[in-house]
Amino acid sequence: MQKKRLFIVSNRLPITIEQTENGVTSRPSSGGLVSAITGYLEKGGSESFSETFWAGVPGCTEKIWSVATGGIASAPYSYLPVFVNWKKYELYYNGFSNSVLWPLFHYFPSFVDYNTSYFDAWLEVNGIFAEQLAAKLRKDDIVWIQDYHLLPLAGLLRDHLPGLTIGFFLHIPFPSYELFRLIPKNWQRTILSGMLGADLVGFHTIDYALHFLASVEEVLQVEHDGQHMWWENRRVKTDAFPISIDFEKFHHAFDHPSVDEMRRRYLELKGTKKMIFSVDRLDYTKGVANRLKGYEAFISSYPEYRGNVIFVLVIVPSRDVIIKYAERKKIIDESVGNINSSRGDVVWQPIIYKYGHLSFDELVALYTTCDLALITPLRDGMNLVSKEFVASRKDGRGVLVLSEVAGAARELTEALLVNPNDAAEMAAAIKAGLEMSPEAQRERLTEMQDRIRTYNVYTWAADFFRELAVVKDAQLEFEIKFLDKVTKVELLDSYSKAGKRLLLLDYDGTLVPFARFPGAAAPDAVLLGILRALGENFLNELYIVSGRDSQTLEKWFDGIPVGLIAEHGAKVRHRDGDWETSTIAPSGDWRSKMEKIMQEYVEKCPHTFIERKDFSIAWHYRNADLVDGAVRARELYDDLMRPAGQMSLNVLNGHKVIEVRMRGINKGAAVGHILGRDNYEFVLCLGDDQTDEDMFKKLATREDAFTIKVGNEASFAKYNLHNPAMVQALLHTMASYAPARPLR
Ligand code: GDG
Repeated sequence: MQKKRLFIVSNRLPITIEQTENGVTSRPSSGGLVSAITGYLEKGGSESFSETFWAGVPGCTEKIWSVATGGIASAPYSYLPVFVNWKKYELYYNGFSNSVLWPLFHYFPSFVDYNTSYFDAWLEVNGIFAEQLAAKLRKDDIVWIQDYHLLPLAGLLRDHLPGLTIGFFLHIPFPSYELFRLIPKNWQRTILSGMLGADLVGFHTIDYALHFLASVEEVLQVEHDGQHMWWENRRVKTDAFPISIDFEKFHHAFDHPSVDEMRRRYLELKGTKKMIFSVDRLDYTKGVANRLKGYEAFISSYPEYRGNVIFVLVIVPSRDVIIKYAERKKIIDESVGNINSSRGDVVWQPIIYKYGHLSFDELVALYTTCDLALITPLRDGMNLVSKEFVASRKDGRGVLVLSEVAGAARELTEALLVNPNDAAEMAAAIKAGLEMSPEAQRERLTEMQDRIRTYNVYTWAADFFRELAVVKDAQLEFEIKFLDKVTKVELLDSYSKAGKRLLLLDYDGTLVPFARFPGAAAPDAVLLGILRALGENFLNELYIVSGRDSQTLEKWFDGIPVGLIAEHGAKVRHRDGDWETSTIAPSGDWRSKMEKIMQEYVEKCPHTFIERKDFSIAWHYRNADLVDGAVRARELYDDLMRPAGQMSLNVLNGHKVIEVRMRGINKGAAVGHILGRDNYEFVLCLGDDQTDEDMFKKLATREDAFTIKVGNEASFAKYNLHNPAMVQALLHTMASYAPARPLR
């Protein structure tokens, strides 16, 4: 298979360029995302692509960039700088990205700054990314977009190059719909439709994926099956890909001579005291103030630890131009000062506080010196610090106390999980952790290490790409299924050449779109004209195969030369005959029992109603709220299954309808009966919902049959057509074909 080009796109390029007195210097940037992707590419991932590029803002001017590029160290990708006006970038980055999306998606709605100019600049910068990238991209390239800064980019790129393969990954949580709905509706729509421009939308956990799907359903009124949805004729998939770390790098770092030397020094300084450690970027989501409350509660609740424990707290500067971040720094400074002055004394300082960067060796030395890592974010997409701590404990010692609302808590289940707002619980967990036996520490760490070792940073990216390829292949398969021009010509050709032809047409959703109420879907003159012309053609045998009752069909198609199949096959009337009724008779009081259950749901779920027919009874929820209707439909389906089973009834989950009918009656059986009446040389069968699948299955073995599903879902039918308008157009063309010779 031909290799494709890969384009990684993130807000910043993974390189830091600085102008110093000695000229322009450059060094690769570090951080979770950069090491994840670089690690994957360096460990053989690049082999899967013909070329790899990384696009993003370089953080310097075009002039400095051109000077710097000469001396840039080699990386497993070529850099594609996206240049953005500095003022615009500020509004896009510190404005919309970090003062709207970041607080909202981390459940801090009161921190959101609803500033329209932020949104406008954000969209504009995404547009600049799209244009600069589109100039380089070819339609068969793969693009992988990273994170919340670039939420609309997939949609914008798709406008430029509809066939692109695009993956999107969100590194922060996707919030519940109740939070998401707080921002203006046009922002909601821009974000969601932008993300759906991707073929695969990845999150750290299934919860985030489900939140996203719920918002898509509410805001865009698009249905999903728990993972997939249809958007602009593409099947988009969501899934969870928990990001990880380079396990071996952290694990082996334990033995680096410089790490070892530092650790010895720290151990000496710590003496017999227990040591707690944490490191975070300065951010209100990291829960540092709450952590300090938990630590204070620990010292006051367990006085035996006074003088016998120290907490090494490292905060790494970040985004401090944003007011909320500067405020946070002040809160932490004050809180540390208060605890040290009120709880400590001249010989004991409860907290050692550093505001600044650590080198990699320092970081690992601290991970491996401490007795307990205290990681308590109020929300965190994943949290790599917790995984790094676990990986670096090659000695099998140390305890992890982790917030249960960090994405990592889903995988690191052997940690002591705490609610970050519960100071008493945190205090108790710290005590339990510091007193945990060495055997228990080793056991828990080993379990977690095995998991991170197996699902590491390499598997994270490799999994994403594998899934993206599968999604794209599936899309192509579906694309082929749409009745294209070539197949349409083929269909018309066999139709025109055939002697006897059988046309089996479902009604609602196939010949006409759904109406709010069943009675409102009567055929208009145009449709009747098409059906009459087809029916009058002496080579054609035409049947309307419907779930509707016989009276309605008789009334609507009065005088049209078609056969009618009512109630999914319970009643049949051939073109020139009378109604024949199924011999399968309903038993006893089935109707009243089923109706009673359905009636409860009519009351529970507004805008739903019951349709009563001779052989079946149906609960329609097409007018109900999308989410409410789907939930109630699942519930009703379950409620009906048991009593229906006892009465030889089938429960059908149709298109916005739950229907109970006699077992043994279905459109497939009815079609089987009709096929036996003549030798048809051409069969066309059209239907849109689950009940039509029985017909498609029945015809699956006939190679000459053209089975067509109306709508975008997978089906036993050979082809798909988008909607009833396209069906009518096809039938109209067929109707215009004059018969070659009269039948004798
Ligand atoms: C976002 C999401 C998600 C930190 N200080 C120093 C240092 N670090 C390194 C850590 C770790 C990384 O930075 C921090 O990663 P986190 O995952 O903990 O947090 P965010 O920066 O908020 O990252 C997060 C992540 O994206 C990936 O998807 O997990 O939820 O918020 O690797 O080691 N490294 C060194 N010195 C420091 O002082 N050397």
